[in-house]
Amino acid sequence: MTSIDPNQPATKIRALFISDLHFGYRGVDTAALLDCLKSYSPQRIYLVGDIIDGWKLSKRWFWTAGYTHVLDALVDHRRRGAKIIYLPGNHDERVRHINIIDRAKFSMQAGLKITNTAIHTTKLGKKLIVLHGDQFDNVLLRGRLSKLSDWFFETLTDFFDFVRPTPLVIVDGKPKKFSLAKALVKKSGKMAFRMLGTLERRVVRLIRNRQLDGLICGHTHLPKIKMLRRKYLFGNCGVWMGYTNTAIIETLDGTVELVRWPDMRATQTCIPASEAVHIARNYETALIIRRIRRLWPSRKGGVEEAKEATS
Ligand SMILES: [Mn+2]
Repeated sequence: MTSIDPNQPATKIRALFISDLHFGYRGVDTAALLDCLKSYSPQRIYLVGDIIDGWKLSKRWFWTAGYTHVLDALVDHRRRGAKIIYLPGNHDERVRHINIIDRAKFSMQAGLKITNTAIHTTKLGKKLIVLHGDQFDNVLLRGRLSKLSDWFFETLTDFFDFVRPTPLVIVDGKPKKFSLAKALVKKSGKMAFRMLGTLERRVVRLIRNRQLDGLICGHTHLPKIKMLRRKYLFGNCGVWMGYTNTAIIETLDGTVELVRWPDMRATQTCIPASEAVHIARNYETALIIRRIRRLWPSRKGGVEEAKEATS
């Protein structure tokens, strides 16, 4: 764990992995996130999914000036030469379904690469697969590994970059999208432990089958760096909700580590979409916000209704 002196110039690093920003959800610590983005000068930035909380945004528009500033900071990094790779998650899964031509056009204009999985090679030559992690949800829900479904998953993801739709669970007789992060908080300790055990076994299998050295994901909101079976690196970026603000970095000498930021949350005021676009410093940021608005058009304005509970 590294502590950061705010007066230091940006530290050069090979890669920065962040996930689960959940823009659209109240409670995102954009101040800490901005501080983190300004503290580093990465060659590559991996946005490891659930960057936009489309589930929330499609119900009600919620945006703060901080979100726009974070996007601006990312665009600044890109303009300085950083490569930005965006791996959508289940909360921003609509990005996965943007058709191929539109995706290519948008990627070029916004200056980011959109893909479901990526391979990051560290300075030491280790190959790490990077993906959001909801790809494992079906297995976790079933609780058991089936060889056939594993083969199916691997074939589909390898050849078609395919991602299964978010699994549904029945709550009060109605189908609801399954959220692993929520389930892990709600389930009893033993149950959560078992689910995480299943996840790790599944991760080992994926790494081994593809002859890689590790995997970096997000999704569970539980920050982690550990070695599985003493040889496979498993990293989880965590979440930016104040109480835990974490990211994974690869330093210039090839060390992969977890970094943590203090809680810097301030009062959050919802601003209308027009203002969100207007305050953007970079035209790419404005373009991205307009795209977000098109992907998740909410009927409710949100400004007057900003008191919504964060359930
Ligand atoms: Mn997720």
